[in-house]
Amino acid sequence: MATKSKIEIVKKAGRIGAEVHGVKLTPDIDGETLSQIKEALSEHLVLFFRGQEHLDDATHEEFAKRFGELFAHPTVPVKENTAAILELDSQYGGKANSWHTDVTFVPEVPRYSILRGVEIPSVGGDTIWANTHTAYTDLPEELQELAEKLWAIHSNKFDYAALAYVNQSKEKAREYIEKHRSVFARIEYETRHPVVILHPENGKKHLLLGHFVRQFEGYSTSQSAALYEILQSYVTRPENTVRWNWQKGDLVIWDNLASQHYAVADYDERRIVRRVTVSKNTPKNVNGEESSLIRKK
Ligand SMILES: O=C(O)CCC(=O)C(=O)O
Ligand SMILES: [Fe+2]
Repeated sequence: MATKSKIEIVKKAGRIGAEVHGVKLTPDIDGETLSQIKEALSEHLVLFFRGQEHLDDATHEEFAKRFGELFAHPTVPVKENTAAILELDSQYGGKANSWHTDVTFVPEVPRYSILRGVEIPSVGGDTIWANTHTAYTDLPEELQELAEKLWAIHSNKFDYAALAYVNQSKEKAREYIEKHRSVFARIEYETRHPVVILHPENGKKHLLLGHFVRQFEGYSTSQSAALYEILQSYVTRPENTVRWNWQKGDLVIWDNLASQHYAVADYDERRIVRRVTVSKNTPKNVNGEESSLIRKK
C-alpha cells in the first residue's frame, strides 16, 4: 500500500540544495508526494533524504524509474544482479574527486542521478554540488556572450591518473589506472556540447563543463585549459555550492543537467555509494543547436 506522507523541504544553502524530511522513498510512493519532490528538485537542483536504509538495489532502481527510464552507464558494467546500478567503492578506486556532470561524453546526457550511501566513513567523504545556472549568471556580460558561442569537446578518455594518487598507495593507484583504461575507457566517445545550455524544463541558462571537457572548439589545448579555468571558477565558487555530510542510508537526487558535483576524498575508511541515472536529454544552446557525437571507437 502506498503511504501518503507530509513532506517538509529545508534549504541547505542559499543557491542550491534542500533536505526533504518526512518521506519514506519507495517504488510505490504516491503521485502527489512524487510531484512535490519533482517540484522541489526543479527548484533546488539537489535533494537530500536521510534515513532511507530500507532501500536495497532493487527498490532503489524501481524508485528511480519513477523519474524516467534507467540509463545504464555506457562503458562501466552494471553491478551484479542489477539492471543499472553503478557502484563506487573507494577500495577499488571509486572516488569521484573532481568536478563533473555525469556522463557528458555522450550526446544524450542523463537527466537525474540518484545516489545511495551504502558504507560511509565515520568522518569525511562529503559530496559538494554546484549550481551551474548561478555560475552562468555570475559571469560578467562579456564572458556570458563568449560562453554562449563556445562549444566544448567532451571525452571519457580522461586523465584519471592524477586523481588516482589522492589518499591512496602508489600500488593501488596504478591498479586503478589500469582498471580505468580497460573498463571505463574501453570504448572512447567524443561529443560536442554547447558550453551554455538551456534547461530542458524551464529554459534557464546553465554552464555545461566538468572533467570530461578536453578542449573548446577553435582553441588550442593550452588556450582551452586557461579558458576552462576561468569559466569553471564560477561553477566552483563556494556561493554556488552545497556540501552534504553523508550518513549510511541517505539518498540524494540531483538534476544532472543543472549541476556539477565533487566527492571529497579526505577519508581513509572504506566508502561505498551506488548510483542510478535515469532519463536523458540532448542539450541545446540558445540558438536551438544540439549536442552531437563526434566519434566513438
Ligand atoms: O561519491 C560521491 O559522493 C559522488 C560520486 C559521483 O560522482 C556520482 O555518483 O556520480
Ligand atoms: Fe558523478
